[in-house]
Amino acid sequence: MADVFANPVLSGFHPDPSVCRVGADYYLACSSFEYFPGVPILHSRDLVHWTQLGNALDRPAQLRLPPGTVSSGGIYAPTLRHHDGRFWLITTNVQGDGNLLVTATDPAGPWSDPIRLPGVAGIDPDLAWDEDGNCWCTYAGVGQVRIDPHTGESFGEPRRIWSGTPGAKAPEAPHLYRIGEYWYLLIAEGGTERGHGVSIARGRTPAGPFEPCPANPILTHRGTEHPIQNTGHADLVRAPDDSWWMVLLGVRPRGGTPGWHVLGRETFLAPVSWVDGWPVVGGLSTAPPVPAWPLLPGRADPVRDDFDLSELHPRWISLRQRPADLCTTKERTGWLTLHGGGGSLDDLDVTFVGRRQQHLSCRVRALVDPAAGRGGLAVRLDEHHHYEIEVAAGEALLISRIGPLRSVVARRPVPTGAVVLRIEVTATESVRDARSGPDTLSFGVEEPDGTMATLGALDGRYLSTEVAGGFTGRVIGMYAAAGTVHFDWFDYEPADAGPNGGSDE
Ligand code: 6LW
Repeated sequence: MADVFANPVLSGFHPDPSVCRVGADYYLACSSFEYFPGVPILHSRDLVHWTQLGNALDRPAQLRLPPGTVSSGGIYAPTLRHHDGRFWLITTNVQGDGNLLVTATDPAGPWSDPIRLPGVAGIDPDLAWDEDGNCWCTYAGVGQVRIDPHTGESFGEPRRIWSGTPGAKAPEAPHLYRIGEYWYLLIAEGGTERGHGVSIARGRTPAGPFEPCPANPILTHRGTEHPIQNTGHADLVRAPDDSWWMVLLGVRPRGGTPGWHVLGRETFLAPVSWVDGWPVVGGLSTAPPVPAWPLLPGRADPVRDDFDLSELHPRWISLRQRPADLCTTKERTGWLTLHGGGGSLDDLDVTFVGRRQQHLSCRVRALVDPAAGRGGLAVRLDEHHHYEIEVAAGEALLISRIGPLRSVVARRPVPTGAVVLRIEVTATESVRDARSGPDTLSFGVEEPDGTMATLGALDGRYLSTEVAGGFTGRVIGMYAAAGTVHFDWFDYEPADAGPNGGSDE
């Protein structure tokens, strides 16, 4: 385990984390909603520094997100476990397929085709095996049914096994563990917003009955000044040294009231101790000397994608699907070529390739050749909330879409041929008044001397979850709205080194 660390341990839109350990290696999965490929799989040796291995659902046969899949639809919370020599991942495609289970011997993949689970009725499915080899699937509500994880068959009638704390809403995100003489049932309740919290109960059998912990909620930041809010949806893991840890989701609101979070729900880490057979969760406050708050000075190295490889890095995600004929590095060597379908980022299936914004302040640059097409760089929350700088036929446009309002904020002639587009995201450092937004996004075209000819600077609050709603977070990337657009390279440069020295998936 790392001696000191800062939160989040996995920044950017990585909600609903589920973690398991095999020997000295930790593996984590999180939800991915309308994005394809789905369910990122990450690896760590210390629960603090994570590297993405791949995505569990990276084939259309595994992940069918029909064109009508709304933003924040699709893939909800997963559970990742290791049992009987293989990895098991269960999740919910709320777009019709329902609950599905995939397995792999190598967490980097390939993962199997999905097994459907028609007998599992809710979201947030969990897997736990008892000493007789029975597999218990527990889900939001909190309901439970025994299943055959090889076939998806369920046995007997589903049962409600706990309703959480009386009066608390949305008992969800259940995880069941056999620890010592008890079966522990961990849940989230209060809703995934500011009222979010983690509660636990224990029983003598996997089916209960369960007695609630007298100290519930064992974790919540509701009603506090803590800079990390919405804490909930947790998973427990025991380290090789027998210490216990909890991964959970949280948000980092900034600006004035009500506080605006733009990176989505991120993954945080907290220590856990045991007192009288109940877990006690340590503080999420950052440990010196690496404060996650305020932002660290200096800059981490830019992460450059040159698109020189035949396959894209698993960090790149698209909307619902990624047809090879619309998105390829094989058409122009060393370039990513996108073919647009004559639309815009207002469309559910625009050709888009993006990566999670993982830092509160960052800079993105890309060399773009619009050829005979129309496209550029975008910061997207959903199809109704996005800002983009678009080039076509010798002109650059700054476009803003906020709810029903779409506008061309600015336009500027640019040389024909390839140009470097730039987005600079600057977090609000101090709240001057209650109406301050969380950050400012500047868009421009780079001049030959490297300076930026700015088209405009936009308020980031309109690309926050508090405005747009939903379960995701900002994704910054490249798109083709019409025709063919080529991208030679894409730089993502954190302006803060990130909570743990630039940890980047
Ligand atoms: C997830 C549920 C939740 O399935 O939001 O945070 C849903 N809580 O547990 C989508 O993330």
